[in-house]
Amino acid sequence: MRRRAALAAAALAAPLALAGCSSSGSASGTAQASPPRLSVSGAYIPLPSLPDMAAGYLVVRNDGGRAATLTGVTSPQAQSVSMHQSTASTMLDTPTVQIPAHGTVAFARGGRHLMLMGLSPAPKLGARIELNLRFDDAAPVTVQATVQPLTYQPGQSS
Ligand SMILES: [Cu+2]
Repeated sequence: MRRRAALAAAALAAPLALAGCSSSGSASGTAQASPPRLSVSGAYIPLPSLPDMAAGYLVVRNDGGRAATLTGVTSPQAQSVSMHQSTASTMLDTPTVQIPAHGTVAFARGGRHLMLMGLSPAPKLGARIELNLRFDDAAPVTVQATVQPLTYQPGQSS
């Protein structure tokens, strides 16, 4: 009687284990999770009202199975680039930004943004500004941000 119960339990457990395995696929096992795979898209800079200071927006995507940390952004055309988070009343400096596994982080109007200071030459409509994104556990990514009109909304041209 007791043995039969154990067999029944084993029979029940086996398909559950298989189901758990197939539904999580390759993504769940921490030991074998794939390294971060980062890409950046939609980088743009609204034409700034000040000649040497601008906001920058882009989307960072991680197709890897492990999170990555964005540790900083630089540009050969700016003295400094900081990562900011807008709140209702102010902007907070965020020295690092976590990019989750199989996830995206958007720097977009009203939220996260890049703050470019000391731009030289002053940005003109259609110009491209190089941005270098550094990560603590993945190769750096370089993108060209296009200077767009103030009314530009991302997603129109992709
Ligand atoms: Cu800011």
